Amino acid sequence: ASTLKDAVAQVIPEKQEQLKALKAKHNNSSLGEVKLENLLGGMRGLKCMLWEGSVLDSERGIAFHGRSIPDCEKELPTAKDLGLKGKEMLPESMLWLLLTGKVPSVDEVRGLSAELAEKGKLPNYVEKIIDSFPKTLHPMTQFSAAVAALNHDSAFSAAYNKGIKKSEYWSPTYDDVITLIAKIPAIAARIYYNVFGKGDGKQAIDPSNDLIGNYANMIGYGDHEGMTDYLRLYIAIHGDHEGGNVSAHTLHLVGSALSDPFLSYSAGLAGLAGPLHGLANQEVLGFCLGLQKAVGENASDEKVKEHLWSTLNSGRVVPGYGHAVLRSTDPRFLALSRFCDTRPELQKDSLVQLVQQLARVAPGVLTEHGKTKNPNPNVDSASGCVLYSYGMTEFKYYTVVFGISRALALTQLVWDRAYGMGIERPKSFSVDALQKMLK
Ligand code: AMX
Repeated sequence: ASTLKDAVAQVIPEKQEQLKALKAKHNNSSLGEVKLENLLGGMRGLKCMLWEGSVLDSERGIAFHGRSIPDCEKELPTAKDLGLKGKEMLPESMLWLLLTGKVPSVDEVRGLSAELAEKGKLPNYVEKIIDSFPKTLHPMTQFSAAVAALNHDSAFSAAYNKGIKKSEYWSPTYDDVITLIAKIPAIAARIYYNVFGKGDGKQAIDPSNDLIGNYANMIGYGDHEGMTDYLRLYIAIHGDHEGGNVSAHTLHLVGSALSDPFLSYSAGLAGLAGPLHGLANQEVLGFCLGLQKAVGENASDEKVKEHLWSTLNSGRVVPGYGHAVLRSTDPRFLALSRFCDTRPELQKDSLVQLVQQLARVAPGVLTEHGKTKNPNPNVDSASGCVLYSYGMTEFKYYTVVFGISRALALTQLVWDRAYGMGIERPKSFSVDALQKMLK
């Protein structure tokens, strides 16, 4: 079987040619106008980024190199295909797809898992840094700081300092991305152990296990097939969601200065730690637990509707519903929901039942309320609740799990280097300058 790096080296020239031809023909073609509302509204809707791994369609949701989530569930190698316990697609398979646009063979994924396991141990100085953090320091701060410190051994930085040619930048960037993805489970597990005392804080990595199988083991869920498989699915489908979201955009922006992947991803994690980005799943969980407290477990649809109306009438939003871009049910929610349907222990769980009841009841209430452009569930309406039901009750840690997944967006840095993308430097204006320009 070929290695992932060989496969990437093979596709890069074709894609470079494609981009070259597009540039030659269309460098001056317009992609649309820029309105003041775009500038003031967080650049929403502006077509101004290149992102190779995924494109979001407002009706169909995310597609990875043209493949929808249901396509990926059918085509990408799973835990079962590799002879492991569990059935879900592996994040390694998604990593291969994002980097090459191709579905890997089972052997190729097995080889990639083994390579990640081999590179998974943390250097001693990083262990010491993590162990020195106070338990009260937010897990995301610890995560971001530990990842930044890994740049001590960046292959890209070393090659750059030696004067590597621009056309070769992608290669040490790729090496750093793989090293980083390999070490993330050990970092996340050590933080879990230090802050919450769960798992064993050791880095026992089994070379015949997959990335998330090893992670589950390190956080104390090694024998929990449901949780291990849920984490695989969650991490595979949360990884890449176009380039404009805060964490992905940040890592791409920082990377555009030729900062190495460790520094770029560390900055992306700082963005993910914000309440408007990576924390929504916690809010849904808080809302669901509050709802259960208010109306009791196994409440009727009528009681749940009343609670939703009282939430809306007091001017609050229903968390887990609506989306900035999507106009239908998030296919990531559907994938997690399908997972819940296949696990008897989750079907019996009152919190998971409530998530599914809300998915039946809330769209009608939100439609009648008439404000949101999308009354359907988004990915966050299920993701945190399943972690909770499986016993991971430490809310503050949930964004770390999201962060492990977002490392898949680092694949764009390899494409950025292969395409020779320039440093980002959009034009800005003061209010006075805008006024002059628009008078
Ligand atoms: N409950 C109640 N009202 C809602 C709503 C919801 N779930 N979703 C949107 N609305 C309201 C908005 O507040 C807005 O009201 P306003 O005109 O009084 O300001 C109106 O409907 C129109 O909003 P929109 O164009 O449909 O959505 P948006 O692009 O402005 O915001 C989002 C998108 C996700 C922030 C919003 O739907 C929301 O607040 N949802 C609840 C929180 C949530 O689930 N966040 C996680 C999102 C998923 C993710 O990206 N991780």
